[in-house]
Amino acid sequence: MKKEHQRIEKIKECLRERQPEGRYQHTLGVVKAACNLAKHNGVSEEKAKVAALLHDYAKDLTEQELKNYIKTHNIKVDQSLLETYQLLHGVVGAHMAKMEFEIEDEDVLQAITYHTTGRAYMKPLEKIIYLSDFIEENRDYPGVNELRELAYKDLDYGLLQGFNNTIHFLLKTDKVLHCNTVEARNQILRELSLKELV
Ligand code: DGI
Ligand code: FE
Ligand code: FE
Repeated sequence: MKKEHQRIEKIKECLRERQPEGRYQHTLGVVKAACNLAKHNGVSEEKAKVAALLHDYAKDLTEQELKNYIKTHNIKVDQSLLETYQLLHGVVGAHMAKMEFEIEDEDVLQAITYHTTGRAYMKPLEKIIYLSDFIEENRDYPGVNELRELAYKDLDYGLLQGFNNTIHFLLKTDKVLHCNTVEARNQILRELSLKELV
């Protein structure tokens, strides 16, 4: 327990050095939302806290820095991730979490890796981090309160709305849509319709 506390303090110190104030406040907001959602869904709050703290650990690296990191550490990424560098900070952040803070828990590493695109068959912790990123207390956009409510009612309904929001935004702004998000949305829709919930 003491060791875990020390690790959290070390992560926070590094975050304060690495992240501008606004991003650090966002990170703390994600921690709060993720711990609440974890408690609400019977998921480990400890894991939620570590994953939330580190989810944007690599977000402030430049495109070149992200690409250099991937090359140097021989990280396997598909071409479509390289095309859209905004999608690289999850996979790089997870690798840094492992190297710098000895995070070995696969649930935590996957939650960091997939927090931007989502993916089909997400585990509960992945869903929680994905949603917390959208609903943390500093977020303010049309529909955020509805999404907060939905996320607490049912993670999968929240997730579907989160995917829909992202897809809407990307369509409106003519951006390439990563296939993980489409696959994730299709899978959730199938699951919800099997349960006859939609
Ligand atoms: O890191 P945050 O800003 O807290 O949030 P995030 O990790 O969800 O990243 C959001 C950014 O990623 C935002 O600029 C939209 C972009 N994004 C998410 N999914 C896709 C995407 N961009 C493209 N082009 N394609 C996607 O599928
Ligand atoms: Fe992010
Ligand atoms: Fe974030």
